[in-house]
Amino acid sequence: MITKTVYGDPIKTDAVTAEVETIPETRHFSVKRGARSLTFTYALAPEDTVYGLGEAMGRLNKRGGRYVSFNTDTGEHEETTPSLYGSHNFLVISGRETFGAFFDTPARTVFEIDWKGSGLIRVECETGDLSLFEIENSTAYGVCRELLAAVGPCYLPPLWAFGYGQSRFGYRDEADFRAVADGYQKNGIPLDYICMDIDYMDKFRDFSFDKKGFPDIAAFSAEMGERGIRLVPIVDAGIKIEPGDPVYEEGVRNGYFCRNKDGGYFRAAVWPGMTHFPDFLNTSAREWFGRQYRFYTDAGIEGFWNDMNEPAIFYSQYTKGWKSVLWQLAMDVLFGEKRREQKERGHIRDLKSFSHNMDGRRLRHYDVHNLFGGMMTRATGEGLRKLLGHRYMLFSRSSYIGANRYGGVWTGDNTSKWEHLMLNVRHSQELNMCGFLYSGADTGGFNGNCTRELLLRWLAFSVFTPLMRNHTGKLTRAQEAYAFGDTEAFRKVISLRYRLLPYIYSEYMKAALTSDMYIKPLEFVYPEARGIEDQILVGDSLMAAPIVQEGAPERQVFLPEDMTEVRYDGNFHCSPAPRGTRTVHMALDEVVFFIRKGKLLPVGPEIQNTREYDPERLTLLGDGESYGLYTDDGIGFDCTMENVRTLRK
Ligand code: MIG
Repeated sequence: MITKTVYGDPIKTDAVTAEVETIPETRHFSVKRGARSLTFTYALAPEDTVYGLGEAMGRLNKRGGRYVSFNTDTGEHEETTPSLYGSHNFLVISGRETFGAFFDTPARTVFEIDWKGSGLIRVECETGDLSLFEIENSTAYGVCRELLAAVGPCYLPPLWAFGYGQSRFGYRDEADFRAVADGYQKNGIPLDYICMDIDYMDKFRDFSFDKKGFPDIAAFSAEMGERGIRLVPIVDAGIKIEPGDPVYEEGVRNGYFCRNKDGGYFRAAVWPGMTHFPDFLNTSAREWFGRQYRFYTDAGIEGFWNDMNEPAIFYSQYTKGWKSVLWQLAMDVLFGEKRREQKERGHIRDLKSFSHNMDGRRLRHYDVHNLFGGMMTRATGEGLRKLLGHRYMLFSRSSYIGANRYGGVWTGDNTSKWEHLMLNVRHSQELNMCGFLYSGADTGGFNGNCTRELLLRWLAFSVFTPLMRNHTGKLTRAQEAYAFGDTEAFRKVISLRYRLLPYIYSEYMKAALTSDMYIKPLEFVYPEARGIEDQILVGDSLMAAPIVQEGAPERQVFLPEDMTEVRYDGNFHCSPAPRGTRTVHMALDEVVFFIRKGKLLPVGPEIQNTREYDPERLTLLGDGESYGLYTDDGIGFDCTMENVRTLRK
């Protein structure tokens, strides 16, 4: 059961789409009013587990942490970083009482969860205008499913978005993209798409191609298309101030940009230099922005990633020009932490200085900050739906609950280190809890130099995440699967993704269509697995147990019941795995996973591309009796549970 309690004058976030009964007072929290803020408190029992918060640092059990919902471009995040790119104000308390709470406010919100051993959950909502949704259910899993049902149907990607993709900040021109396609295809490693980072643009302008690098983008996209490879360009939030540019001119003429206190348009420097921010909270501006994607769809492009939409700001009209940026960099190096705090404050000044016109209601950006990226996803999703009339690929860096109806997310600039592989394992579970089924991290890591071992282990995990994309930064070593010498191991691991495609696609679509999670913590189904964060359930049949430690040839795996162990080394080898804890050895070119008792897993033959996927050529692994296979044409909107047919062993 889900109910809502209203405080002050909440912003219409459109996160929850279901009709929900309103009750006068919260059932679980005590509420204290501050000058502007509202603080909610709940006394935890010692045995309580607290899940949630989507894209946040910390353990799966959020106890002991302090987290701040305030979407931030956190270039290099570490264990104690309070804010990441997305804000997902959803908690699940499981223990003495089991319930969920979604604090639906786009304003800065601080979560202290048994912080410094207080024994309390303390949630401070900065504006005091919010809807608090509370969910009663007997299990944590049940609570999440109710939230997913309330926020509405999850984004449905096309089949090809479940393929493997390559990306790099630095690919410049057609030759670079051809080289990547060649690198994969020569080595027999499957590939479905290559992401285009900002260097494809002319002067970093959205909706433009650098003419030198891409003289005829429609022809180039067709050429790649023939090879089975899609182009997936990045789109940044800011529109370059460029008189004469039709997108800029139209935005200015119609008032589609965020405004300053003096009524002019706010100016912030990002990659293109000075830009204006589209007012994604405004319906007309959203529709206008969505229409611009026609520039790409006309060239046969159907997949996108939206970046810099926290929004990220390098400097603003208030915090001066390049010189000051260089100076600031020098100061960062000299004064470290202290300097960082000052910069934070400068940044906050920017975010307080511009406003939105939310369909007639003037709102200070700072107070609705966390909604900006999610509304960009919505603008793009709604636009593409109209332009294409079929499914599109879309994932965003910044997000808010509800944006999962329009697209997925990737988790931003991680680092090529083992802790961030584990962070990816955790985020895959936590993002699913709040509805972002289509998600993934930069496989191999964005910052820093990846090693052969780390990339292989990371790929061996990413085969299970719906978004499986290798991406890295500009100055890092080459990170493509063919860039580490002997490619055979990479070919094997990435091929597994394609052999699992019948299962992954089917499980994703069924989960999305029934408000279920695609990836969930093991303990959501097996309470005796409490505290195990590095083994996850992927769909209904499969348990993954990735190696996330450097140099580890094996790991301990806990089996809450008898399962089937599947060792993939280019072929599937099944053996019974009895209940209990076992040591599982995994060579670098192998992936070991498990099939739950009484379940089946459909796998296909080796293929090089999702367009070769043939649901008639399947083998069923496991000891179950039947499996409900979801299939469709992979692209249209005709997606219902009627597309599920029962396969029997
Ligand atoms: O300021 O477009 O997270 O994936 O490669 C950095 C360049 C901007 C940040 C994204 C990253 C992307 C990069 N972008």
